[in-house]
Amino acid sequence: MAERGGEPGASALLELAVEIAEEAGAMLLAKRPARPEVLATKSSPTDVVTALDRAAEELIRARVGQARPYDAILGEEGGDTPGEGSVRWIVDPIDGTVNFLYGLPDWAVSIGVEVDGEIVAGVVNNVPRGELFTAHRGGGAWLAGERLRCNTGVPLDRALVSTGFGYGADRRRVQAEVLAQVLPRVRDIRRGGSAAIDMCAVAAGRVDAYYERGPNYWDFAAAGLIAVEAGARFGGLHGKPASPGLTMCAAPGLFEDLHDLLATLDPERG
Ligand code: LIP
Repeated sequence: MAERGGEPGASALLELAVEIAEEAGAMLLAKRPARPEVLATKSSPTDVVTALDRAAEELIRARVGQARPYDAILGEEGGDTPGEGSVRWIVDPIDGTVNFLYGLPDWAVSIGVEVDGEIVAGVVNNVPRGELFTAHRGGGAWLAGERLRCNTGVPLDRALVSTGFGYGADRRRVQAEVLAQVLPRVRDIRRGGSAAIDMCAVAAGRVDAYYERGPNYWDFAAAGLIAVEAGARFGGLHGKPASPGLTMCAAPGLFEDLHDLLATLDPERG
């Protein structure tokens, strides 16, 4: 029953988000051709959009509209659609689009749900691996019925750190300069190609920390909640919230150590 902006419960919103993310994932898996066609590019010739990015977002928008017609939606492909009331859906139909294009096994349908501007529910559906990460505020982070906890007590020089890179040459040059200073200070680096999956990896203890300059709100809306509900800190530099300026997450302690290193490197200059 759709109420006009009524205060829905976070777990009910999560249930709907999971249902929709699973349907979108199943469609993508069924319809992905051997070599998806690039339909368009965005910020650079390597920042690609496929027909299935758009089709998945259209499916998600349609399902949200059927279930909750008064809600707002912000999607990577379709932009910001205003609604009435307190709920807004934050959608990345395929996070890790280049991985999807090449057939690499880390791309995800990411859906976060805001109430009054705060993310209260999130699902990251890593479709090729069949891994559905979920969280609702205060309800913990979950994968396959197991509660997720991030790694704690990891010093910076023993930390496995994931990161990513933008699509523009100038920004990538600066990101390489920052990486050159980070790499000798940590255990090792991983570059998976999906911010949402990288942050779920922090939540699951598969990496110890994540940082990146560039991810958009739809890349981190759901996964940031999942990381926080798994005990991680999530934010940007100098107390700022996560943003395309810089997004990072790690357990308390390691978050501050990594933050203090990054702060000396001015990662937002590029
Ligand atoms: C991706 C991000 C990833 C970043 C990639 C790309 P997309 O989002 O999730 O962290 O390193 O360059 O931006 O474009 O696949 O939705």
